Amino acid sequence: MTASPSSARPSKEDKFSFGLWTVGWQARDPFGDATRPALDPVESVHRLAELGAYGLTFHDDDLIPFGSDDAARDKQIARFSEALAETGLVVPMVTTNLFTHPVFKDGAFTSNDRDIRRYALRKVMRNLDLAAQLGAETYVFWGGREGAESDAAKDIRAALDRYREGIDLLAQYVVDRGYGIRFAIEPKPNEPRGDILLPTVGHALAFISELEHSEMVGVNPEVGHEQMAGLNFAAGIAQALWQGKLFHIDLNGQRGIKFDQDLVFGHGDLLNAFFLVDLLENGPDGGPAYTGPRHFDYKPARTEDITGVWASAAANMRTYLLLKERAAAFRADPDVQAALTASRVGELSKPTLAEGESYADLLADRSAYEEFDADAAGARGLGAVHLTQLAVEHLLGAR
Ligand SMILES: [Mn+2]
Repeated sequence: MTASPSSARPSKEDKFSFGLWTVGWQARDPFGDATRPALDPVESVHRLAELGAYGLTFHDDDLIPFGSDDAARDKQIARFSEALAETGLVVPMVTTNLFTHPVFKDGAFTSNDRDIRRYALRKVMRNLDLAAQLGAETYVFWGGREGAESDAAKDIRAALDRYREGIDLLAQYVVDRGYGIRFAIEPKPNEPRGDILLPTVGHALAFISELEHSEMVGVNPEVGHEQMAGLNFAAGIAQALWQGKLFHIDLNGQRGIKFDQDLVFGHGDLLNAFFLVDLLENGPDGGPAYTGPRHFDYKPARTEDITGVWASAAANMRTYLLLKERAAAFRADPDVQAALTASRVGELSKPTLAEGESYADLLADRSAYEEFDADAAGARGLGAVHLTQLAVEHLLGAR
């Protein structure tokens, strides 16, 4: 059986969303100038709606240029809202730019300078009002400047105190205002800072457990950010799901431990992307493990013109849908089911002790130790390579 070319086309039901800063990136990098003209957010709304997206997200400064006066701000919000109403696009997530302006060069919530910390909190509160006005359900915190290049110039424990103080204050603000918004922290190991606080999903989850309103704070993991640290993204997402903390997700591509590439989803570690989509769509029980937006946080390559920008946006969604199709075929294949059984994958869901069994019962069970044949058990093969090859063959359309 060979898969035929897929006719999969994105629709609003797929819940694909894009950051304004993704398609709108003018491709300025540390070594070169912009290669593309600025894009009007209103045009992005229309083009992404035509391509089949359901949502748009933004940093405050993506929509309203930093330093705009109130009249210009109101006018831009009105134009944007009108485009949303015309297209039916929603704004599921909003975030704050706390990294571009020089004022944030040593951080926002964790700047050594207290005045800057107070300014950062005000900038977020102002944008939280807009997020609530636009119906956003998630507010992301990516602390790109919350870090250091110098171990001497940053007291990490004090910085974490201030980070917690900032998130606690903002959570209280959301509660008091009655906004239906949850927070999602986005980890990243480095870039732009030499080292960033909360560098991985695990660090962020541990930090969240220390927060006053920890129940309303989860994570927004990004494919490339974990892979920059050599970590397995699908495994990190599984832990976030296990802890009930996958509030949002940033999909893109990354090829190994290097600078943040922000490639199209699937254009990096395709096999891990396959297992990620399988996890999100088919969960442990055959149903979706995550029902939130499938948000693309990528950058159209600097080599592309505006035609290439829209082609890359479409590529993200098409790749996701293709992987979803392949994952469904993988799950439906009787050979895969047999291989899963042979590898005892399902057996891991069975508790190690029987219901009501105590450690005293375990101690009394001679078959568990005294009569257990460790050599025989150690000789059994797992069959993991065969199982993985079946996945690869489905991914390649060979089954
Ligand atoms: Mn991101």
